[in-house]
Amino acid sequence: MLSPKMQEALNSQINAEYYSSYLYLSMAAFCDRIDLKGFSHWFRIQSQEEMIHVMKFFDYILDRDGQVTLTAIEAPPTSWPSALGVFEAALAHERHITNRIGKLVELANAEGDHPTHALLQWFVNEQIEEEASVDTIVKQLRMAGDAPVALLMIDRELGQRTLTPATE
Ligand code: OFO
Repeated sequence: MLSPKMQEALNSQINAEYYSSYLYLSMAAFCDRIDLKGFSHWFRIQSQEEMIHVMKFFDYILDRDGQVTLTAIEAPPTSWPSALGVFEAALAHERHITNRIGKLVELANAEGDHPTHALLQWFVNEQIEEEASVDTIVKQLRMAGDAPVALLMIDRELGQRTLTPATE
C-alpha cells in the first residue's frame, strides 16, 4: 500500500512526465517550423518516450492498489531562440526531472517504501542516459556554430532516431 504522501508525489510525477511529453511535442513543432525536420523527428520520438514514462508511473500506482489522479498540464513554450536554444532548454528540463526523481528517491527512503525505491532506480538510470544524449547534441550544436552544413548534418543524424521501448 502506498502512503498518501508517496501516492501524491507519484501522481505529481505523472503530471511532470506528461508535461515533458507536451514540451517535447512543442519543440518538435518549433523545429519543423524552422525547417529542421530531423530535429523535429527527434523531439517527436522524445515526446513518445515521455509517454512511456507516464505509463510506468500510472501502471505502478494501480499495481500498488493506489489512486491515479490526473491533473491539468501546464502549456509549454512555443518558440526558442535557435536550434541550439531548443536543445539547451531540453537539457535544462532533463536536469530538472533528474532533480525531481532524486527527491522521489529520498521520499521513498524516508517512507521505507522499498517497491517504490526499486521502481525509481529505473528512472535514475534513464535520467543518466537522457541527460547524456541531450548534452552530446548541445555540444555538437555549439561546435557547429553558424555553419549551415554542420547543422544540416546534425539534422540528418537526428532524423534517424527510432523509438526504443523502455526495458524493464
Ligand atoms: Fe525525459 O525523462 Fe521522463 O521526464
